[in-house]
Amino acid sequence: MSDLDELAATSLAAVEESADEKSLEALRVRLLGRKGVLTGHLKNLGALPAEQRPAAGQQINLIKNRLQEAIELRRLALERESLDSRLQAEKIDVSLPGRRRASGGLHPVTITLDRITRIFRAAGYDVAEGPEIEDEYHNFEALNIPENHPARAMHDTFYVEPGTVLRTHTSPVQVHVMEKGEPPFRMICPGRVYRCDSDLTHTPMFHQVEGLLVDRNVSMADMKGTIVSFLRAFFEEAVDVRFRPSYFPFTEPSAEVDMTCVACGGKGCRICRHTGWLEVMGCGMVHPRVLEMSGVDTAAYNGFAFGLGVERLAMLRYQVGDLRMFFENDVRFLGQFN
Ligand code: 2NL
Repeated sequence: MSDLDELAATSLAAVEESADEKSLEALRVRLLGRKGVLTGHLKNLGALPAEQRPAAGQQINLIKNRLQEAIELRRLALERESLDSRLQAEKIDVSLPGRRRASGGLHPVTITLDRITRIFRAAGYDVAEGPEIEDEYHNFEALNIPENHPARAMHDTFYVEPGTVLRTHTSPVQVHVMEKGEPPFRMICPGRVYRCDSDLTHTPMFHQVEGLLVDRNVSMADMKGTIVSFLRAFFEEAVDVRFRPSYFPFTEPSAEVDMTCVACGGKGCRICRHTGWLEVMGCGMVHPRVLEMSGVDTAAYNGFAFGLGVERLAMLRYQVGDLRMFFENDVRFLGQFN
Protein backbone atom coordinates (compact mmCIF):
# COMPACT_ATOMS: atom_id res chain seq x y z
CA MET A 1 0.00 0.00 0.00
CA SER A 2 2.79 2.47 0.84
CA ASP A 3 4.46 1.50 -2.48
CA LEU A 4 1.26 2.62 -4.21
CA ASP A 5 1.19 5.91 -2.26
CA GLU A 6 4.75 6.63 -3.31
CA LEU A 7 3.98 5.71 -6.90
CA ALA A 8 1.03 8.12 -6.84
CA ALA A 9 3.14 10.93 -5.39
CA THR A 10 6.08 10.59 -7.83
CA SER A 11 3.74 10.12 -10.80
CA LEU A 12 1.73 13.22 -9.95
CA ALA A 13 4.99 15.17 -9.53
CA ALA A 14 6.22 13.90 -12.92
CA VAL A 15 2.93 15.01 -14.52
CA GLU A 16 3.30 18.50 -13.07
CA GLU A 17 6.91 18.71 -14.22
CA SER A 18 6.42 17.50 -17.79
CA ALA A 19 7.50 20.38 -19.98
CA ASP A 20 5.59 19.74 -23.20
CA GLU A 21 2.70 17.81 -24.67
CA LYS A 22 4.95 15.18 -26.20
CA SER A 23 6.73 14.18 -22.99
CA LEU A 24 3.40 14.31 -21.12
CA GLU A 25 1.91 11.84 -23.61
CA ALA A 26 4.98 9.58 -23.20
CA LEU A 27 4.45 9.74 -19.43
CA ARG A 28 0.76 8.89 -19.82
CA VAL A 29 1.60 5.82 -21.87
CA ARG A 30 4.24 4.78 -19.35
CA LEU A 31 1.78 5.12 -16.40
CA LEU A 32 -1.66 4.33 -17.79
CA GLY A 33 -1.00 2.56 -21.12
CA ARG A 34 -1.84 -1.09 -21.73
CA LYS A 35 1.68 -2.05 -20.71
CA GLY A 36 1.89 0.81 -18.20
CA VAL A 37 2.83 0.76 -14.53
CA LEU A 38 -0.72 1.07 -13.17
CA THR A 39 -2.06 -1.58 -15.53
CA GLY A 40 0.79 -3.80 -14.35
CA HIS A 41 -0.31 -3.34 -10.76
CA LEU A 42 -3.92 -4.23 -11.64
CA LYS A 43 -2.74 -7.37 -13.42
CA ASN A 44 -0.70 -8.30 -10.37
CA LEU A 45 -3.71 -8.13 -8.01
CA GLY A 46 -4.13 -11.87 -8.35
CA ALA A 47 -0.79 -12.38 -6.64
CA LEU A 48 -2.11 -10.68 -3.46
CA PRO A 49 -3.86 -12.50 -0.67
CA ALA A 50 -7.60 -12.51 -1.40
CA GLU A 51 -8.47 -10.22 1.57
CA GLN A 52 -6.11 -7.47 0.37
CA ARG A 53 -7.34 -7.46 -3.24
CA PRO A 54 -10.46 -5.25 -2.94
CA ALA A 55 -8.67 -2.47 -1.08
CA ALA A 56 -5.62 -2.61 -3.33
CA GLY A 57 -7.81 -2.70 -6.47
CA GLN A 58 -9.79 0.27 -5.19
CA GLN A 59 -6.65 2.26 -4.47
CA ILE A 60 -5.06 1.47 -7.84
CA ASN A 61 -8.23 2.62 -9.58
CA LEU A 62 -8.32 5.76 -7.44
CA ILE A 63 -4.71 6.57 -8.37
CA LYS A 64 -5.48 5.80 -12.00
CA ASN A 65 -8.39 8.24 -11.98
CA ARG A 66 -6.39 10.95 -10.21
CA LEU A 67 -3.52 10.54 -12.65
CA GLN A 68 -5.90 10.64 -15.60
CA GLU A 69 -7.40 13.85 -14.27
CA ALA A 70 -4.00 15.39 -13.52
CA ILE A 71 -2.67 14.46 -16.97
CA GLU A 72 -5.71 15.99 -18.65
CA LEU A 73 -5.37 19.19 -16.62
CA ARG A 74 -1.63 19.37 -17.38
CA ARG A 75 -2.33 18.72 -21.07
CA LEU A 76 -4.81 21.60 -21.17
CA ALA A 77 -2.33 23.87 -19.37
CA LEU A 78 0.51 22.97 -21.77
CA GLU A 79 -1.78 23.44 -24.77
CA ARG A 80 -2.75 26.86 -23.51
CA GLU A 81 0.92 27.75 -22.82
CA SER A 82 2.04 26.83 -26.32
CA LEU A 83 -0.89 28.68 -27.86
CA ASP A 84 -0.07 31.75 -25.75
CA SER A 85 3.58 31.72 -26.77
CA ARG A 86 2.65 31.27 -30.43
CA LEU A 87 0.25 34.20 -30.21
CA GLN A 88 2.94 36.24 -28.50
CA ALA A 89 5.53 35.38 -31.18
CA GLU A 90 3.17 36.07 -34.06
CA LYS A 91 1.80 39.27 -32.60
CA ILE A 92 1.55 42.18 -35.05
CA ASP A 93 0.76 45.78 -34.22
CA VAL A 94 -1.96 46.63 -36.70
CA SER A 95 -1.84 50.25 -35.58
CA LEU A 96 1.77 50.76 -36.82
CA PRO A 97 1.97 53.18 -39.75
CA GLY A 98 2.71 51.52 -43.11
CA ARG A 99 6.20 51.58 -44.58
CA ARG A 100 6.21 54.35 -47.15
CA ARG A 101 7.66 53.65 -50.57
CA ALA A 102 10.17 56.39 -51.37
CA SER A 103 8.75 58.31 -54.29
CA GLY A 104 10.87 59.46 -57.19
CA GLY A 105 11.04 62.99 -58.48
CA LEU A 106 11.91 65.03 -61.50
CA HIS A 107 15.51 65.79 -62.47
CA PRO A 108 16.48 69.46 -61.86
CA VAL A 109 17.09 69.87 -65.60
CA THR A 110 13.56 68.60 -66.29
CA ILE A 111 12.14 70.93 -63.63
CA THR A 112 14.00 73.83 -65.25
CA LEU A 113 12.85 72.85 -68.76
CA ASP A 114 9.24 72.67 -67.51
CA ARG A 115 9.60 76.07 -65.88
CA ILE A 116 10.97 77.72 -69.05
CA THR A 117 8.29 76.05 -71.16
CA ARG A 118 5.50 77.17 -68.83
CA ILE A 119 6.64 80.80 -69.00
CA PHE A 120 6.74 80.86 -72.82
CA ARG A 121 3.48 78.93 -73.21
CA ALA A 122 1.83 81.59 -71.06
CA ALA A 123 3.18 84.21 -73.50
CA GLY A 124 1.55 82.41 -76.44
CA TYR A 125 4.50 80.39 -77.74
CA ASP A 126 4.11 76.86 -79.17
CA VAL A 127 6.52 74.12 -78.13
CA ALA A 128 8.15 72.23 -81.00
CA GLU A 129 10.38 69.18 -80.88
CA GLY A 130 12.42 67.36 -83.48
CA PRO A 131 15.04 64.66 -84.05
CA GLU A 132 18.43 64.64 -82.33
CA ILE A 133 20.03 63.23 -85.49
CA GLU A 134 20.01 65.80 -88.26
CA ASP A 135 21.39 66.32 -91.74
CA GLU A 136 24.13 68.89 -92.12
CA TYR A 137 21.79 71.09 -94.15
CA HIS A 138 19.32 71.65 -91.28
CA ASN A 139 21.97 71.86 -88.57
CA PHE A 140 24.33 74.22 -90.45
CA GLU A 141 23.54 75.32 -94.02
CA ALA A 142 19.99 76.51 -93.30
CA LEU A 143 21.34 78.56 -90.39
CA ASN A 144 23.83 80.39 -92.53
CA ILE A 145 26.77 78.48 -91.08
CA PRO A 146 29.06 78.12 -94.10
CA GLU A 147 31.16 75.06 -94.93
CA ASN A 148 34.37 76.52 -93.45
CA HIS A 149 32.83 77.95 -90.25
CA PRO A 150 34.64 76.91 -87.01
CA ALA A 151 31.42 75.42 -85.58
CA ARG A 152 31.55 72.87 -88.37
CA ALA A 153 34.99 71.60 -87.39
CA MET A 154 35.07 67.92 -86.47
CA HIS A 155 36.08 68.69 -82.88
CA ASP A 156 32.76 70.43 -82.15
CA THR A 157 30.37 68.16 -83.98
CA PHE A 158 29.58 64.47 -83.57
CA TYR A 159 29.26 62.97 -87.03
CA VAL A 160 26.95 59.96 -87.27
CA GLU A 161 28.00 59.41 -90.88
CA PRO A 162 29.12 61.80 -93.60
CA GLY A 163 26.37 64.41 -93.99
CA THR A 164 24.58 63.37 -90.77
CA VAL A 165 25.26 64.83 -87.31
CA LEU A 166 23.99 64.85 -83.74
CA ARG A 167 22.36 68.29 -83.65
CA THR A 168 24.64 70.90 -82.07
CA HIS A 169 21.66 73.16 -81.25
CA THR A 170 17.86 72.92 -81.50
CA SER A 171 17.64 75.48 -84.33
CA PRO A 172 17.02 72.76 -86.97
CA VAL A 173 13.64 72.15 -85.30
CA GLN A 174 12.69 75.77 -85.97
CA VAL A 175 13.91 75.43 -89.55
CA HIS A 176 11.64 72.40 -90.05
CA VAL A 177 8.66 74.30 -88.63
CA MET A 178 9.32 77.30 -90.90
CA GLU A 179 9.72 75.04 -93.95
CA LYS A 180 6.37 73.37 -93.34
CA GLY A 181 4.25 76.26 -92.11
CA GLU A 182 3.35 79.88 -92.74
CA PRO A 183 4.21 82.87 -90.54
CA PRO A 184 3.56 84.16 -87.97
CA PHE A 185 5.66 81.76 -85.84
CA ARG A 186 6.00 81.88 -82.09
CA MET A 187 7.80 78.84 -80.78
CA ILE A 188 10.34 77.49 -78.37
CA CYS A 189 12.32 74.34 -79.04
CA PRO A 190 13.61 72.54 -75.95
CA GLY A 191 15.82 69.48 -76.18
CA ARG A 192 19.15 67.70 -75.97
CA VAL A 193 22.05 68.92 -78.06
CA TYR A 194 25.51 67.45 -78.57
CA ARG A 195 28.96 68.92 -78.87
CA CYS A 196 32.28 67.13 -78.96
CA ASP A 197 33.54 69.04 -75.95
CA SER A 198 34.12 67.90 -72.36
CA ASP A 199 35.69 69.70 -69.41
CA LEU A 200 34.70 71.32 -66.08
CA THR A 201 32.08 73.54 -67.72
CA HIS A 202 31.15 71.53 -70.83
CA THR A 203 29.46 68.16 -71.25
CA PRO A 204 29.12 66.38 -74.61
CA MET A 205 25.34 66.45 -74.18
CA PHE A 206 23.40 69.34 -72.69
CA HIS A 207 19.96 70.89 -72.95
CA GLN A 208 19.03 73.95 -74.85
CA VAL A 209 15.92 76.02 -75.35
CA GLU A 210 15.79 78.13 -78.46
CA GLY A 211 13.04 80.59 -79.20
CA LEU A 212 11.89 82.03 -82.50
CA LEU A 213 9.33 84.69 -83.26
CA VAL A 214 8.57 85.63 -86.88
CA ASP A 215 5.87 88.16 -87.70
CA ARG A 216 5.34 91.50 -89.45
CA ASN A 217 7.35 94.47 -88.10
CA VAL A 218 9.17 92.66 -85.34
CA SER A 219 11.64 94.96 -83.59
CA MET A 220 14.71 94.72 -81.35
CA ALA A 221 12.50 96.25 -78.66
CA ASP A 222 10.13 93.25 -78.94
CA MET A 223 13.10 90.94 -78.48
CA LYS A 224 14.47 92.86 -75.51
CA GLY A 225 11.07 93.09 -73.81
CA THR A 226 10.48 89.36 -74.30
CA ILE A 227 13.86 88.38 -72.88
CA VAL A 228 13.72 90.77 -69.91
CA SER A 229 10.21 89.55 -69.04
CA PHE A 230 11.31 85.93 -69.33
CA LEU A 231 14.37 86.39 -67.07
CA ARG A 232 12.34 88.22 -64.42
CA ALA A 233 9.68 85.51 -64.49
CA PHE A 234 12.27 82.73 -64.39
CA PHE A 235 14.36 84.15 -61.52
CA GLU A 236 11.39 85.77 -59.72
CA GLU A 237 13.54 88.85 -59.20
CA ALA A 238 13.61 92.34 -60.70
CA VAL A 239 16.94 91.60 -62.38
CA ASP A 240 18.64 94.16 -64.61
CA VAL A 241 19.44 92.98 -68.12
CA ARG A 242 21.95 94.29 -70.64
CA PHE A 243 22.51 93.39 -74.26
CA ARG A 244 26.11 93.29 -75.50
CA PRO A 245 26.85 93.27 -79.24
CA SER A 246 27.99 89.84 -80.39
CA TYR A 247 28.09 87.65 -83.45
CA PHE A 248 26.12 84.58 -84.59
CA PRO A 249 25.95 83.54 -88.25
CA PHE A 250 22.14 83.13 -88.02
CA THR A 251 21.26 86.53 -86.52
CA GLU A 252 22.05 90.12 -87.44
CA PRO A 253 22.43 92.07 -85.29
CA SER A 254 23.35 89.62 -82.54
CA ALA A 255 23.73 90.11 -78.80
CA GLU A 256 24.81 88.34 -75.64
CA VAL A 257 22.38 88.80 -72.76
CA ASP A 258 23.77 89.57 -69.30
CA MET A 259 21.73 89.91 -66.13
CA THR A 260 22.40 91.03 -62.55
CA CYS A 261 24.41 88.38 -60.73
CA VAL A 262 21.91 86.32 -58.72
CA ALA A 263 24.61 85.41 -56.18
CA CYS A 264 25.68 88.95 -55.15
CA GLY A 265 22.90 91.16 -56.53
CA GLY A 266 25.40 92.96 -58.78
CA LYS A 267 27.99 93.91 -56.15
CA GLY A 268 30.57 91.55 -57.60
CA CYS A 269 31.58 88.08 -56.40
CA ARG A 270 33.40 84.92 -57.41
CA ILE A 271 30.38 83.64 -59.42
CA CYS A 272 30.26 86.72 -61.69
CA ARG A 273 34.05 87.09 -61.68
CA HIS A 274 33.62 90.44 -59.88
CA THR A 275 31.73 92.03 -62.78
CA GLY A 276 28.25 92.02 -61.16
CA TRP A 277 26.90 90.46 -64.40
CA LEU A 278 26.16 86.93 -65.58
CA GLU A 279 25.99 85.89 -69.21
CA VAL A 280 22.74 83.92 -69.56
CA MET A 281 21.79 83.67 -73.24
CA GLY A 282 22.36 84.76 -76.80
CA CYS A 283 19.91 86.40 -79.18
CA GLY A 284 19.47 88.45 -82.29
CA MET A 285 17.27 89.46 -85.20
CA VAL A 286 16.97 86.46 -87.49
CA HIS A 287 19.30 86.79 -90.48
CA PRO A 288 17.16 87.39 -93.61
CA ARG A 289 19.05 84.64 -95.45
CA VAL A 290 17.92 82.14 -92.77
CA LEU A 291 14.28 83.16 -93.26
CA GLU A 292 14.61 83.04 -97.05
CA MET A 293 16.15 79.59 -97.12
CA SER A 294 13.19 78.26 -95.12
CA GLY A 295 10.66 79.88 -97.45
CA VAL A 296 9.67 82.92 -95.39
CA ASP A 297 8.89 86.07 -97.41
CA THR A 298 11.38 88.58 -96.04
CA ALA A 299 9.60 91.50 -97.71
CA ALA A 300 6.69 90.92 -95.31
CA TYR A 301 8.26 89.21 -92.30
CA ASN A 302 11.17 89.43 -89.95
CA GLY A 303 11.86 88.04 -86.50
CA PHE A 304 14.02 87.52 -83.49
CA ALA A 305 15.54 84.40 -81.98
CA PHE A 306 17.37 83.41 -78.85
CA GLY A 307 19.11 80.43 -77.37
CA LEU A 308 19.93 79.44 -73.80
CA GLY A 309 21.59 76.59 -71.97
CA VAL A 310 19.24 74.86 -69.53
CA GLU A 311 21.95 73.45 -67.22
CA ARG A 312 23.45 76.91 -66.90
CA LEU A 313 20.11 78.45 -65.89
CA ALA A 314 19.48 75.55 -63.47
CA MET A 315 22.93 76.12 -61.89
CA LEU A 316 22.18 79.81 -61.39
CA ARG A 317 18.67 79.28 -60.05
CA TYR A 318 19.57 76.45 -57.69
CA GLN A 319 23.10 77.65 -56.87
CA VAL A 320 24.75 74.47 -58.11
CA GLY A 321 28.49 75.07 -58.38
CA ASP A 322 29.43 72.12 -60.56
CA LEU A 323 27.83 71.25 -63.92
CA ARG A 324 28.79 67.59 -63.52
CA MET A 325 26.31 67.19 -60.62
CA PHE A 326 23.49 67.09 -63.18
CA PHE A 327 24.99 64.05 -64.91
CA GLU A 328 26.24 61.95 -61.99
CA ASN A 329 22.67 61.14 -60.86
CA ASP A 330 23.57 60.86 -57.18
CA VAL A 331 20.13 60.55 -55.56
CA ARG A 332 21.30 62.61 -52.56
CA PHE A 333 21.78 65.50 -55.00
CA LEU A 334 18.68 64.81 -57.11
CA GLY A 335 16.46 64.41 -54.04
CA GLN A 336 16.95 68.05 -53.05
CA PHE A 337 14.88 69.45 -55.91
CA ASN A 338 11.47 67.96 -55.09
C1 2NL B 1 23.45 80.85 -77.46
C2 2NL B 1 22.98 81.56 -78.66
C3 2NL B 1 21.19 81.64 -80.19
C4 2NL B 1 19.60 81.53 -81.97
C5 2NL B 1 20.30 80.93 -80.95
C6 2NL B 1 18.28 80.98 -83.95
C7 2NL B 1 17.47 80.02 -84.52
C8 2NL B 1 16.99 80.25 -85.77
C9 2NL B 1 17.28 81.39 -86.44
C10 2NL B 1 18.09 82.30 -85.82
CL1 2NL B 1 16.00 79.10 -86.51
N1 2NL B 1 18.58 82.09 -84.60
N2 2NL B 1 18.76 80.75 -82.70
C11 2NL B 1 19.80 82.87 -82.19
C12 2NL B 1 20.69 83.59 -81.43
C13 2NL B 1 21.38 82.99 -80.41
O1 2NL B 1 21.83 80.99 -79.20
O2 2NL B 1 24.37 81.30 -76.84
N3 2NL B 1 22.83 79.73 -77.10
C14 2NL B 1 23.19 78.98 -75.94
